[in-house]
Amino acid sequence: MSSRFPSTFRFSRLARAAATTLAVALLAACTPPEPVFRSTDITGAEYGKTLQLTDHHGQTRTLADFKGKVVTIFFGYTQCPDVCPTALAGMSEVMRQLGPDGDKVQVIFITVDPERDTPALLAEYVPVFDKRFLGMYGTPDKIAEVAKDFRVFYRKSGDLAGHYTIDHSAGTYVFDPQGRLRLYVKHAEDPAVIAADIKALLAGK
Ligand SMILES: [Cu+2]
Repeated sequence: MSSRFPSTFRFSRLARAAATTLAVALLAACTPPEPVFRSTDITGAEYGKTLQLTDHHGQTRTLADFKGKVVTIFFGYTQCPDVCPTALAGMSEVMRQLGPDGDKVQVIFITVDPERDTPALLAEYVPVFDKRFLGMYGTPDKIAEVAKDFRVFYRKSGDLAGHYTIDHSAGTYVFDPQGRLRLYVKHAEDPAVIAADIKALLAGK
């Protein structure tokens, strides 16, 4: 057969060689691009869907209230000696780096110490880092429910007549302006990294 169709045979070999060259070129073009986010992309996560708490002004809040803004959520407590102040100071630096874009970001601090963190205490503590930040509280049951939904762990340690600390998860969750949970930021992340990721979300990434 092939001897009767030598030109076709030659053509098909040429075509195959061309196809191979094309495939190699396409492979080169398909080298994974730089990831858009430096934080952990958790888009599509099946948790962190519900939040109904009271902010430090006494207003009931849900995630839907912040549509159109990037929302960051951190769980902690005002008497925390190090982790929480570090996280909040980091977020205030993020806001400084964002400049005017900071107005499109809502930083939320949810107390895991509802027995000691009164609304008044949260109202005093949280805005120190940035007056736009919101502290949130609820009953111990409500906080436990929200923390569970966000897969956040917390536990009292050294419970002596109120003199206790609380071990707690220290990552930050980030929602995009459409209210979808998108990123998990590890504790003590570089504020420049967080600011860049927030900018990407604000740009519709
Ligand atoms: Cu803490």
